[in-house]
Amino acid sequence: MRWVHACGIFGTIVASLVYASPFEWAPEDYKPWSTEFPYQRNVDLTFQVTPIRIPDGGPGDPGIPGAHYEGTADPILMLSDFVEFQGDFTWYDSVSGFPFQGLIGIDNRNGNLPKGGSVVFHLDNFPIPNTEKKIWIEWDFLISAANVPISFYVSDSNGNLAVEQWFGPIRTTQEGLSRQNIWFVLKPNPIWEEITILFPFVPAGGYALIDRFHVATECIPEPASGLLALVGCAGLAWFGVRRRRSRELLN
Ligand SMILES: [Ca+2]
Repeated sequence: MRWVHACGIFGTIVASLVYASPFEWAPEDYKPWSTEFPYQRNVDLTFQVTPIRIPDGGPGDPGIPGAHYEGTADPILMLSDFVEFQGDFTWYDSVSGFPFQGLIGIDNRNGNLPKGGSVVFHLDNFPIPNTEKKIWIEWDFLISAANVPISFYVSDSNGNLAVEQWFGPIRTTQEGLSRQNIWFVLKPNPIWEEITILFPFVPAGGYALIDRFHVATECIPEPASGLLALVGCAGLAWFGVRRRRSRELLN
């Protein structure tokens, strides 16, 4: 049973958002995974614009700026997603010496001191507790030396860390980017999860940059369609209230 069947209107919205960017390594080919493309949540970030949302940026552009949303549950859940930078993390339209467009991270080639920082990707879920959450990530990055440390982890609204995790081998794309797939399992399904990539030490003269971050999630077993429709509609109402409230706060 696909989420898209839950409610006719969701299906219509989803059809208008479909954007064909599958993973190079699809989750179902590598790790335990139940749903089919485009999955429940499927967020592809290439960073053509800064992913940091400006709270009063105006109506009509929900979700993470510049994100390609493809998942069947995204039209509802995207409203409260966000990305946050900490420390020296920065968005770059491009960086000298590389052909890539839209990067986030730390370019410290002109610096005299080490830098550090992190990015947090916050994704929301349907509040269905008796299930398991699986997360699949494919990310493209560039680091100036193999010994620039990277810390990659997921945390959730229950205060839990992943119960299972797998870090795939780092391979090199034709364009010269490092590419890796990562899989996490959270139990029970949280209200939200946050994926953090930390570059704690980028030495002077070095860099650590992310060109693309693509994440899919699924909540298993998938909720029965009747329950989902109920939760989905309640969720919509709830988000409606939340959005109205936040607009009132801004005014
Ligand atoms: Ca990019």
